[in-house]
Amino acid sequence: MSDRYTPRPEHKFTFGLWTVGNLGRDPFGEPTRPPLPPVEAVRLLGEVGAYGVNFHDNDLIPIDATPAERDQIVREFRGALREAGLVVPMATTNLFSDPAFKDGAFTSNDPKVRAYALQKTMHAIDLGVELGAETYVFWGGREGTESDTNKNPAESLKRFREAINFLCAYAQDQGYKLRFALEPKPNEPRGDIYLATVGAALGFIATLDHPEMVGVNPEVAHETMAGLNFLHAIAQAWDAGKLFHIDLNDQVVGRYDQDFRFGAVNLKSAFLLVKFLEDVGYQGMRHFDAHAYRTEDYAGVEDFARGCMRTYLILKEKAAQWNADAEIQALLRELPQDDGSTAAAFGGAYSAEKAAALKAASFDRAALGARGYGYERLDQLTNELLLGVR
Ligand code: DIG
Ligand code: MN
Ligand code: MN
Repeated sequence: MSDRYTPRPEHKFTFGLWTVGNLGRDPFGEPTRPPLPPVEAVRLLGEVGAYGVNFHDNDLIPIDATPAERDQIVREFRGALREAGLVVPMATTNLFSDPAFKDGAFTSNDPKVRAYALQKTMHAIDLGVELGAETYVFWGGREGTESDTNKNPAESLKRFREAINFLCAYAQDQGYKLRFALEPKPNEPRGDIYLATVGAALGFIATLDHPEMVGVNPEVAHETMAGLNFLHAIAQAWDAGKLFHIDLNDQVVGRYDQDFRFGAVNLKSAFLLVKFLEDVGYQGMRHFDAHAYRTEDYAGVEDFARGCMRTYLILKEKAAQWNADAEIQALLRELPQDDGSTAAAFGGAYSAEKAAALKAASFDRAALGARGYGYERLDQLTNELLLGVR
């Protein structure tokens, strides 16, 4: 069934191998789905209309594969990509599954683990670039603590910075056209994870040797887990020119990382996010870092993948409708507008004259406090548009 919500390559919808390949394992239950080999995942994503596929090194290459096995897997994977017409926009490293990383990777107290994490990441960067990736994500799933008695957090950040600086220099030394994207998360699997939010990551990037190479890969579920407004986080990343990638999914506040299908929980937040991305002209990937319910078989996994993309396209259409809605736009025009009087006097660059004029200005505080802003009507019209009655 093809309609105007059928995904096309220009929509840049991508999924990780680990998303459609999620086996349904959770802390209290075994897998409910059989393994999905990477070439099968690529075929599935091609069938549902995705643009690209991403991977952790070990989603594709087993951690103990020989070089010959690695090359064979890469050859087969390339063939599947060609047949399905998919590309690899992003790659990342699994620095969280192997027990070696149980105390962290770049921030482990064991210097040999930190060195091994760098080695593993360099090989994973080589693999990602070999398959076409231009964005490299760092999700520090194990970079944290259960108790801060065993590690000085400032020392941990220093170790993290040394690792990222080293890897930026490595990528430059190799001549790779690559941008790094840090992915924040507040907790899980560690009790607390360093660089817990987009804001923390943006502050950290400013301390790096090559900050121009490094941005963020915010995930809906991760800021939401922390009870934060994801749209505000995205807006700050965008304002800083650091929205290099995005992980779309959905999440109930205050729960474990649910990685639900995009729009599965809070359609209004998803609508405002899509509207922002489309209004500002975000040109990056729309990556769904999510997975199907544990209850599903692979037909259900296809429903999940299609649902992520269809919801994005439906909300994109709703955003265009909101931008064209005469009553909504009239309400926006009734909001306090700058008639130029204040801008001329106080806007733009500071001057002593402007400061003096502003200090001397008189404001009718009562009138400022008395006016209504019309937000209830605006929000109700938005709801009615989303509910399909306008
Ligand atoms: C989890 O949210 C993380 C890992 O799946 C991966 O490292 C990253 C890439 O999107 N997201
Ligand atoms: Mn997640
Ligand atoms: Mn993610």
